[in-house]
Parts: sequence; structure tokens; C-alpha cells
Amino acid sequence: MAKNADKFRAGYVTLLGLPNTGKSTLLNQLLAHKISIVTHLPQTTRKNVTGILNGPDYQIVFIDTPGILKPRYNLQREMMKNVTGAIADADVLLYMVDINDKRQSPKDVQHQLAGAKEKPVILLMNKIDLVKNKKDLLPYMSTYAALYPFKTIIPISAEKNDGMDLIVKELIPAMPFSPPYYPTDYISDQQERFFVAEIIREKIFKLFKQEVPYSCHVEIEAFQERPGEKDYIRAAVITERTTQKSILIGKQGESLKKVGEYAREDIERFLDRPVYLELFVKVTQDWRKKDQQLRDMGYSQ
Ligand SMILES: Nc1nc2c(ncn2[C@@H]2O[C@H](COP(=O)(O)OP(=O)(O)OP(=O)(O)O)[C@@H](O)[C@H]2O)c(=O)[nH]1
Ligand SMILES: [Mg+2]
Repeated sequence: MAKNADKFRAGYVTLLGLPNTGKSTLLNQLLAHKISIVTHLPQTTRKNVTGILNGPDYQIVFIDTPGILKPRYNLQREMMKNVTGAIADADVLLYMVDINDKRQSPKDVQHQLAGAKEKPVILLMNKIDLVKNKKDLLPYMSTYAALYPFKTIIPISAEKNDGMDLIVKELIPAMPFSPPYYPTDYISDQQERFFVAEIIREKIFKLFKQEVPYSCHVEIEAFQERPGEKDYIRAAVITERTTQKSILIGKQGESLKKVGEYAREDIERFLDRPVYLELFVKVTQDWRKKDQQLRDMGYSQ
């Protein structure tokens, strides 16, 4: 046991906010590691992502959640259950807003934080790099401060790595005294295959338009470490319709090949070893609306 074991602090911090506010970008910056996928499209994150920040006398377990929305189909309903669960598990909440987003109505904050009860909530005003006149931030801050008893308000730019130190400084003393929850060299408790599937999904979000990325689920069917050879990974991209399947594959398989090339580069960077990646496309009609499918795909808790 370390000398000051009784002084160790450890706790859970949940990141929440509307889709596309920059929650996953923030998690990656805080950990200085890309573990949560980021795209320009909303609803990128579907399952909670755990990221662990280890310090000499603290461990902060961050939970990145799907953006808050009104569910229109079963998958979205499960996504929102992830959010509710992560709010309940948290010691402290980081509520993020994109200050340039007109969809964001400050009045929604009370509703969105209803499950937070008495828990401390820090408001993060993200994307300040896009604000020309920093004075414009002040009325925004007071509007929010009047609507919810935030512990503090921190203007940040997750993308530009601006304000990260302030967040950590604020969080450490807010963590309860506790031994660490995970070994202190862990960066996440999720398995490699989860991150591999997420990286493939990120490339699909980046390469395809409209409904196609939203219709895709990625399943890792095989993940074999082979001594003296590259790891073998076989992944199935599951989509909802044959028309989407043909778009994903593209002329002479060119589109899918691109997904594979981009994904492999990132997977190798993430795993720090070379891999052989094989991709397939399958159709499971309307999987986003089917509870049994969602359970099998690991979206239900
Ligand atoms: N200009 C600017 N863009 C940012 C900043 N932080 C994030 N972004 C961009 O905002 C978009 C959404 O970022 P994400 O991190 O995926 O957002 P999210 O909140 O996790 O989104 P969901 O998973 O859909 O809920 C991406 O294009 C990011 O590059 C920032 O500080 N400034
Ligand atoms: Mg996200």
C-alpha cells in the first residue's frame, strides 16, 4: 500500500450534453489518448465509453455518454438509458454545452439534469475558440448560472486543448476519499474489440452521408493474436437494408475498401501493433427497432 493510501481520491465523473457538443473530444484530450470516436455528425457515441485518468494520489473514471435526445426508435431509447445510468453512477457531472449551437436552449438544463439530484455539476462551455469576442461569454454564463446551481462554470475549447487543466484541478478535490477502482495503469476497462469496432464505425460516419452511418452496427467476429504474424480481425458491418449494403460496398468494393484502409491505420495506432483487417457487410432488417437485436448487439444494459 502506498504511504498516503488513506488520502487517495477516486470517483466517477459523467460527461453529458446534447449530441455534437464535444464530449468525446474532451475525454480524449483529458486522457491525452484517442479512445472515444469523434465525428462532425451528431449521435456519434452510442454506448458509454470509460476513460481513466490516473494521478499520483487520484483516479478519475470518466464516462462519456451519448448525446441527449428525444428517442425516436429503440436504439435511441437504449442510448438514453446509458445516459441515465451514467448520471446515477457519477460523483460529479460535467454538463457540456456548445456555445455556438442555436439548438441549445438554456431552459432545457433543468430537465436534462433532473436525474442529477444533489450531485455537483460543473458547466463546461465548449468551443470558445469559435467566439470572436470573449466578452460575449459573460451574458451566456449568467443565463446558465441563474437556471441551475452549478458548482462552477468553465469556458473551454476541447479541440484546442484549452481549459483542460482547470477541469482536472476542479475535479480532484471533488472526488471522494477512496482506493482506486481500477489498476492505476489502466486507461479504460473496455476491451480492445470494443475500441476496434468503434474505430470502424467512426470511418463509416466520416465516409458516408445521410442515413447510412446511422444504420450501421459493427460486430467483431474474430480477433486472433497470431505469433509471428499480424493480428487477424474480422468485422461485420451490419446495416438495415440491401440498398445501404450496396452503398457501403460501393463500385467494385471500393467504398468498403476505403473504410478498411482508414480503419486499419487507426486500429494499428491504437493497438500499437500491425493488424490484418477483413470487413464484410450484412443486412439485419430494421435492427435499430428490434429489442432482441439490440440486446445481442450489446446496446441494452
Ligand atoms: N471548433 C471546435 N470544435 C469542436 C470542439 N470540441 C469538439 N469540436 C467538434 O465538434 C464535433 C463533435 O465532437 P464530438 O466530440 O464527437 O461530440 P460529442 O458531444 O461526443 O457528440 P455525440 O457523441 O454525437 O453526442 C466534432 O466535429 C469536433 O471536432 C471545440 O472546442 N471547438
Ligand atoms: Mg461522443
